[in-house]
Amino acid sequence: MSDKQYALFEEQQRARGIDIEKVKNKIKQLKVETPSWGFGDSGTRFKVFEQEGVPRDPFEKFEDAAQVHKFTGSSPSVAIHIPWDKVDDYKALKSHAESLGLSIGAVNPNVFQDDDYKFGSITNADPAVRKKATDHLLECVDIAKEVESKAVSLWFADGTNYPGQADFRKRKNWMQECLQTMYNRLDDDMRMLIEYKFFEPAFYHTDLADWGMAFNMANKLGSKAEVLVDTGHHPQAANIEHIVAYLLDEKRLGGFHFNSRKYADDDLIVAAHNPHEIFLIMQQIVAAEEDKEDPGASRTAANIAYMLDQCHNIEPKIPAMIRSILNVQNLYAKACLVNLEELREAQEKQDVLWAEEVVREAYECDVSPLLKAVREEIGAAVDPMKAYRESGYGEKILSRGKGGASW
Ligand code: PSV
Ligand code: MN
Repeated sequence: MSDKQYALFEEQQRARGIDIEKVKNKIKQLKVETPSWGFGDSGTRFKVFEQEGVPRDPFEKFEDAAQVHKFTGSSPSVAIHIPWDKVDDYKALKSHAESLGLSIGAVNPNVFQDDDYKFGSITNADPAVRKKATDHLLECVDIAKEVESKAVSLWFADGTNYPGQADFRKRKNWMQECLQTMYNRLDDDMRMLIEYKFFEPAFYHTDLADWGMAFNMANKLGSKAEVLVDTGHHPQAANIEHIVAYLLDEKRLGGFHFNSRKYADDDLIVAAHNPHEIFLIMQQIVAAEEDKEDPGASRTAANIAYMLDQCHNIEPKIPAMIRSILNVQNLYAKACLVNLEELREAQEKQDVLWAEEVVREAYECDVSPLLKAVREEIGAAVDPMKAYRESGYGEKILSRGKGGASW
């Protein structure tokens, strides 16, 4: 990218009333966590295609994640999933992460892959199963404390497949009881992120089906509980940016799992098919970040834990993660270019087309000169995809062979 292209971009943005230095700083501050499980083998219920070079243990997962951070400069933490990332010595995993320039991010309990959880975990009618699940949640809080992670991220496969199968209200109360036990174990500076999903693997009902249920649960538990929005977990017509704005206003938006809902869940690259939707979500976040009249909303927005929740089944995993980070940055950068004062004026005048145009204009800006300048300034690769391709790392790890870790 030539200096000329950047100078032209800056001039155009200044003319639109945008403070480009401020925008650059905002982009530099945006960090997106990668999921350890996204580096392992994964698939659909029809087939897991094993890839050559997949990490064989959690330590190697961190080595691959470090490549994503090395080239993007924007993904310094990695979420772990227990027991997929169970190790004897969590301090050793933490030191290994740190030696690679990473930290351990959200700790994700797994209460969906044990035979005991066939009919649910914290909503199971059997108190012994509920206790087993709760003990695992507590174990994960303790692991988070040990690795100095400040977030435990919760998703439950709990639900039913047939009418009459279980008592909805009893399950709701059991869930609250178990989560309260876990909540009470959190330190004051920790938070629990509650994720919802409206179907799968249960298909008649899920116990945390939507943002409203997660929000209600978070409210009942206390201020350390917040809602996590997984972009793949909504019906096709849901207006996710509205949900995001609502949760920001309620100061309960804790985090994101980015992916694409074309698959309905966690497997496709964020914004691969719906960049406009991710842009509109980011626009709500930027508007809250900049809201001087509601400091609570801007604090909440500044505190969002951005994470990818993607498993790449047919494409190589490391560059797929890099692509995902670039997509998120690209759409956040565009969102930063919305002239918020002009938007407010258009909204006050109730000028529908003007307001829509203000938002559209930012979306249609080419932000590549801006992102290249930011990457240069933070010492990341100017073209991270190309730099990774040319680094030889993808070839080097092939010696690991096939049959690495899988979820
Ligand atoms: C469930 O579909 C989910 O989105 C949760 O976040 C899990 O922890 C993750 O996927 C596992 O792949
Ligand atoms: Mn998720």
